[in-house]
Amino acid sequence: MASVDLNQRIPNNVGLGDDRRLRRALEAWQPAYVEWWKEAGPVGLQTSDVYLRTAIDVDTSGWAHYDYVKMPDYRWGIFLAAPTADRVIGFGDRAGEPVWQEVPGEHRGALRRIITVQGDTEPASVEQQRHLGATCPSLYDLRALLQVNVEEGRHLWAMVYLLHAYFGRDGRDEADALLERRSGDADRPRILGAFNEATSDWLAFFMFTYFTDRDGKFQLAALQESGFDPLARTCRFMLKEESYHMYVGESGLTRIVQRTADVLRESPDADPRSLGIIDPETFQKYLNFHYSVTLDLFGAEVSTNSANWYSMGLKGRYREGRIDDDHRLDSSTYSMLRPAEGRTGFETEEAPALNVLNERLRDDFIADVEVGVRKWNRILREAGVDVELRLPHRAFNRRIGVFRDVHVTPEGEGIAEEEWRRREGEWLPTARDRGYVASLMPKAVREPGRFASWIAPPERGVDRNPVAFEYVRFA
Ligand code: BYC
Ligand code: FE
Ligand code: FE
Repeated sequence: MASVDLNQRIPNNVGLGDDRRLRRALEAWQPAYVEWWKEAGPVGLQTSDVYLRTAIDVDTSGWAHYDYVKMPDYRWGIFLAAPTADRVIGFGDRAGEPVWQEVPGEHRGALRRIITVQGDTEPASVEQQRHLGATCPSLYDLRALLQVNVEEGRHLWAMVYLLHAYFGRDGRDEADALLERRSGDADRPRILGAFNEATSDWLAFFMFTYFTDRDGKFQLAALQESGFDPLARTCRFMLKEESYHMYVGESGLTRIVQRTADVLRESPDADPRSLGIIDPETFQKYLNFHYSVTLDLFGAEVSTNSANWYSMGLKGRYREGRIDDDHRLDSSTYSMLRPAEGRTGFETEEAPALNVLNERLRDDFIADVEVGVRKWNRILREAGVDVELRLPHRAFNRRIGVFRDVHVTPEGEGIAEEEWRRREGEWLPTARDRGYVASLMPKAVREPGRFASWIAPPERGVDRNPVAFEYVRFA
């Protein structure tokens, strides 16, 4: 593997210095990217100095290097994890054959589609979060937001590299289009549903990084199994960054719950909304929303796309190598829930395993998110707060797949559409709920070490600095 070349305009470990055509193409895309960043990225912070981590190498010592940087000058690089010697395709019809270093002609369209969809989510999330700097609960949290944003920008670079390096003219066109779509735009929206929703406040941001970035974790983990080795290696490195994004979500929500629990312990009989905290009901409603919208991101339960991609060796299962089966799935089954015939209740179906890979990945995701909910309930219980947070039923509020036409309560009880319309606001954030959350965050908290009323401080700062460090210097 080429070593990391930091002297290039585009830091990289893919040997760009020796590939003039590719380097030229990426250097031509770079100004458009920076334009996009300035136009659609974090508002009002482009000239501030932010204490950011920059990847400068892919091994354990080198990839987390911290310093103050103005975001438009961030060194977005192209990094692939080290190759695995003699790697073979781990699943599908070609299992056991050597992995591909070039795109097989017959898989070109499918791979381009997967990479484009993955790439599209990265800038979308930056666009969704662009106004949050104006209401940050602390400098520590503002830094975390901007760190996530620049790394999502790097993830876009990762996909654009693949498009430019392996897909010729079509790839370059897709790379251009990635900078032209905009989250929530009526004419040119981002590709997947959740990436067109607004992330308008910090509770939504922490929910997004907890749930939606975790879709990223599972999708990248499935792509890390790919027989197309450059994609696998790119995703392997992206997953390191992804774990920080989920940490931001997990620790942010934990600090919110902690603050709520501490305040309610002192004032158990007060109206929680008079106490300057996020009340448990509002937390639950946001959770219901972000969880259900993220479940949709896994695609339909029964999917020929995912079956084909598996058989082709392009997209595997979560931790494919640890699963003890034939890795071909032409005769096994997997159980999935679906609405019962006649529309009341649910039934379990033993479906051909190959057809329900999206559902399987969704199940892996659900098991992962349950961990946080248990932790938050423990915090509430220890403070004597008598509420239990819950993940809603998987059929709740779905737009994609077999549950899209049914209406169910968070407990999974089927209800008529009319009742859903009447009661939706009991379960999902209303304009009033969002207004309340926004009222807690009237403006940015910018003094080092100070935190908004609705969130507990973290236990420690970043890169061995104190919590009260000046993580952002405004200019
Ligand atoms: N919204 O068989 P189906 C991340 C489309 S997050 C709108 O159901 P399939 C990140 C689908 O495209 C990870 N459309 O699904 C997180 C298809 O359209 P075509 C992102 C949707 O194809 C936070 C049709 O419906 N990465 O990295 O098996 C911050 C029927 O498809 C939706 C990936 O998703 C939806 N929710 O699977 C930053 C990995 N769901 O092709 C970043 C790459 C489905 O008929 N993508 N559709 O026109 C994939 O693997 C698949 O495209 C999906 C869908 C899993 C998304
Ligand atoms: Fe990402
Ligand atoms: Fe992420």
